This record gives sequence, C-alpha cells and structure tokens, in this order.
Amino acid sequence: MGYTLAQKILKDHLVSGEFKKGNSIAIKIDQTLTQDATGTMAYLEFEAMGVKRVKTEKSVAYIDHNTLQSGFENADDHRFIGSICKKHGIYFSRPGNGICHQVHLERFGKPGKTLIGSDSHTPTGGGIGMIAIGAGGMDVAVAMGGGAYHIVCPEIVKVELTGKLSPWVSAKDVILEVLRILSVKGGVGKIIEYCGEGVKTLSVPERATITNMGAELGATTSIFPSDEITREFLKAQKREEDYVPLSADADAEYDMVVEINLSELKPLAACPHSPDNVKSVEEIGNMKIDQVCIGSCTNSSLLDMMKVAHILKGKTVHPDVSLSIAPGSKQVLNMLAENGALSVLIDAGARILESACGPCIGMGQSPNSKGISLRTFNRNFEGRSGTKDGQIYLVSPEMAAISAINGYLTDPREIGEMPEFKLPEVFTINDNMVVPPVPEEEMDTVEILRGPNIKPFPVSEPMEETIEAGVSLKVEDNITTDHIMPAGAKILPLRSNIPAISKFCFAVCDEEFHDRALEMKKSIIIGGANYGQGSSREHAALAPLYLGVKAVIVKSFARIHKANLINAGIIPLTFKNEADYDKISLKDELVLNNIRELIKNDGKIVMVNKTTGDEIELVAELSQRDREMLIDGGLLNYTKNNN
Ligand code: MIC
Ligand code: SF4
Repeated sequence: MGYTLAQKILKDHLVSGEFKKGNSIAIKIDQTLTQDATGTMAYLEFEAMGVKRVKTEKSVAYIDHNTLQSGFENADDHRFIGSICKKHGIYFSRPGNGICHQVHLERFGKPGKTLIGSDSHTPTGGGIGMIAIGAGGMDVAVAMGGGAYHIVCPEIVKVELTGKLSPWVSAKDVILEVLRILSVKGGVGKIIEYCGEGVKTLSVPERATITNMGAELGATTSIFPSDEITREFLKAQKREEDYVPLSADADAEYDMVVEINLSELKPLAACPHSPDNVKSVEEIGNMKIDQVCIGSCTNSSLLDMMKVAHILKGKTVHPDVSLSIAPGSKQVLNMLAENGALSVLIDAGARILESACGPCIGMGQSPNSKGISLRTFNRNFEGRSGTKDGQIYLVSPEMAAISAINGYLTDPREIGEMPEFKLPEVFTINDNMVVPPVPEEEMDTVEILRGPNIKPFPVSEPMEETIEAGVSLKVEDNITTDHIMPAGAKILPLRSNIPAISKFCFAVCDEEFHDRALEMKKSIIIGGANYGQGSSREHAALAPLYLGVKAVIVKSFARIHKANLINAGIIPLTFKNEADYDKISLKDELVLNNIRELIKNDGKIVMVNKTTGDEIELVAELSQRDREMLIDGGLLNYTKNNN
C-alpha cells in the first residue's frame, strides 16, 4: 500500500511512536514561526528552558498582530522579542514586514519540511507542500530547543478537485465549500490533502488561501502537492533551489474522500457567526452593507490585490460603505506601489492599512452597531470584530471589492469579463526587514530588553491526589478561544501580563467569571462540543490556570486548545455519555477522587457531583506523555523533570 503526501512527510520526520492512525507520534520540526501576540510567552518559556541557541533549520519571529501600539506595552514586547531573537538564533521580521503566514510562504516555507507556529493559521504553509501545524507557544518553544512535536497520527481526508474555477469564483469559495461540507468540527484529528486534476489550475497563493482556512475545519493541517506550479512560485521568489517535487502515491489510501468540481462552484459567503454557516450569494440576496475589509493571512496576496485593483479601477467606493485594504506583506505592498495598483486603490477611496493582521483580530476598524461587514478573513466569531452585534460575512476579495462599489452584497460574476491574472515572473525581493541573529560567539553581548508589562507566566503545581472543586462556569457548544480569552485593541496589549489579561477571561460569556473563579480558588469548567475551537493562543489556558481552574470537562475538544490545557497542567476530560452534561450546574461541588492515580494508570474516572449525588463517568483521552505532563503540572515542569 502506498502513502499519501502528508503520511510521507510525517514518516520522514518520525522521531518516535508507531506510525498508525490514532497513535501518539512525535515528529522532528524543521522550522518554527511565532507572532508577537503569542510570541512573548513562547520566548519567556524558551528562556525558562535554558536552551542557548535554537536547534531548528530556521526559526522566525514575526511582529504583525499588535501593531497599534496605543501604549508602551506592545512596543516593549516587540523590543523584547527582537532582543531574544538576536541572542538565541532566531530571524526577526520587523513590524511592517507583513503578516507571518504571508511572509513565511513568500520567503521561508519549503516543500517537504515541517513547520510549527504559535498561530492556528500556520497550515498556510501547506499551500507550498509543507506539513505546517498550528500549536501553543510552549510546544513551539520546545521545538525551538530541538524537542519533537507530539501529535495523534491523523486520519487523511482526500479532497479531489476536478474542473477549473469559473471567472470570478475563487479559492475562497473552494474552502468555504469544504467548510459547508465538513463543518467547523469536521477536520478534528484529520489532515486534509488536496489532489486531482483541479489542483493544477490553482496557483500557490490560491492553494495557501485554502490551506489557511483549513484551520477553521479544526484540522491538524491541510496540504497541496509540490509540483511545477510550486516550482514557478519559488523561482519567482528567487529560491528555486528550495523546490522538490512531492505527491501522494497512486495507490495511497484515504480515510475519507470529498469530491469538488471547481467548474460547478459558485460564489459563497460564511454568514454570522461561524465560518461553516455557508450560503451562496443568491441565497443571501442583495443585502445592503456598511463595511468591507480586504486583507488577512487568508486573502492578502499580490494576486488577490491585483484582482481587487482591477475591480476598483476608475470607480468610487459607495458613499455608505467604508473600505479598508491591508496588503499582506511589504513585498505585496511594494509591488502594488511599483505597478501602479496602489494608486488605483487609493483613487477609489480605499483606506490603506499597514501590512498586518489589523481588523482581523479586532485591532481597529470595528464596524458600526449592527453593522454588516464583508471581510476576506477566516473567522467571523461573535464579537471578534470588536462590535458585539456586528454582522460579519466572510467572502472572497472579488466579492468584497464589487460589493464595496455597489453598496450591497454582489455576485462577482456580474463584473463581466475576467482578464487573466498571472503571478509575476519575478517578485520584488528585499529581505531588509528581517533581522538575522548574531553569531553564537557574540550572543553574550546581546542584552535582553524587558518592559514592565512583561510578567512571569503562572506556575502550575503537580497534580493533587484528589480534586474537590466547584463549577465556576458552564458554557454551551462551539466555545471559541475568542470567548475564553478575547483579543482586540483593548485586551491584546496585555498578552505578556497574565494577571491583567485574566480579568477578561470569558467576559463575553459571563462577566462574573473572573471574580467567581478567584473567590473559589480552585474550580472546574463545564463545556459542550468542540470546546476551544479557533486560535492557538495559550492564554486561553494560562488565564484559567492563573484563576485556579483544575479541570475542564466537556463533550469534545478542539485540538490545539486541548494541547494547551495539558501543557498548562489543566486536566481535559470528556463525558462518557454526553447527556451527563445536563447533570451539572454552575457552582455544583464536584469530586474527582484519586484522580492522580487514575490519570497516571488510565483508570476508570467516576466523578461525584456532591451537590446532586450523581455519579458521572468521564474519559481522559491522553497519550502516555500527556499523562506524565499532567501529573508533573504541565509541559515546563515535565521538561525540567526529564532533563
Ligand atoms: C487569530 O486569528 O485568532 C490569531 C490572533 O491569529 C490567533 C493567535 C492569537 O490569538 O494570538 C491564532 O489564530 O492562533
Ligand atoms: Fe492575523 Fe487574522 Fe491571520 Fe490570525 S487570522 S494570523 S489575526 S490575519
């Protein structure tokens, strides 16, 4: 039996574990990336591990999330990260150089290599044939120190693409269609592998749009083959030497097959408030809109921007609409300036933003009350835009641009004839905003610059014999990390200060959670299905840790968040019978008798609800390493104990 492409790369990087679906395996990591909002913690953790220089082939730190700097906090964090990079062997992509995933694809990603990044959209690298996985900061810190990355050996879903996209139907519509079919839970424990004739019709940036938003499926990652189109892209980035051809074996076996005929796809939009709430433009109708935002790591490539410029040329943004555009990288912005397209965008009335995450993470451009905003982004969770009742629709750049002109949601196929949009033969290359580290022999000359906002991370204790604690919060299905630890202009600057940021923990669900949890000292959270979907932010585990949360008991978990809980020493448990969720209420007193022993030896866990007298069976789906980590009180303690 042959192997799929993802299996081949994983097998090539296997460090330990039997390569069998569902088994816990460890893989060698070639590259890492961090961004500033998760990076400060990751580098504090890296420092705590005491490793002198990174052991990866390439590690890059990007500054792209917190670029408003409405106070000293973010600027201090940027300086801290910059100094850590210089000393410890990490490349530092300065603010202004662009969004991590866009820049990494352009300048550093290599087919066949493994990458983990402290950002859930790291799978963007799958567009260039990498196994690129989003992870918590601690996992990235361990990988920088040369440690392996641990995952459950995934199932592989084949998405067979046939046909060719019709004019003005785009890569965004492909991934929206996959989300419609599989849902935001459909990818958990799976890698999505794209195959078929249709693959050859998609450029690398288009492939990257698709793999990027595979994060919204909950998938471990997504991947495209590395072929002639990949070679052309790398050649245009003047790094053809990084090209290797890679594809699945003809007799590879998949766990599931999804077929999509590109020729039959129509323009789609994800409606509020979930990326899988997908409808066609016809179904939604010509809805009046208030705002359009173009950019983010999903849709900010040169190709996307050139399409937008073509649509906006000679037109004016509708008087009732605000249009903002953030090109994804310095390279993209610079090339738009060079070829005149920037002038077209400005002329039409677009508000040009810096090459950064910006409105995607609620850093400005929040829509008006109940405002309808079309965004080319990947997430439309409630409140993420910064406006609680904002109505966010996720669309393609083509649909966004024509709608901005018309003032209502418009089917881009109404634009008329579509010219051929081609990637340039050579991109404008200037890596002057990437600061290399100093040579190892000079590292002692580099001083680490810390600001007063950088507080140590909370210390977790080894697990107790028995946990007796009250329920500090009970929440429903599909809780996102944006609910657990919101971002946005007010909260994001506190990412290096866990005590301060904890005040906002779960505030969107229950404003009293913070005070209640602190008062209880020790507590347990109860949740529904797909708990913790979305971001890789480990703050969604570190804040609960700081507030005394000992266990989270839910119907099911999203992958990265579950790993972050384990890394923080918080026990992730699921109900054996989902109906038992109804047997627990806020403030009930729960007892996990002998839990340390049961976690250690994979025993049967029966929790007692002291308030009602109910006995509830729970499941701890954990690898041996996870169990040891939890006993030790998290990854940092575990790493120290095992060195
Ligand atoms: C996001 O899109 O939610 C973020 C902001 O990029 C996060 C990372 C973070 O919270 O810092 C992610 O996707 O992991
Ligand atoms: Fe940045 Fe948005 Fe991409 Fe997250 S999803 S990395 S906030 S652009």
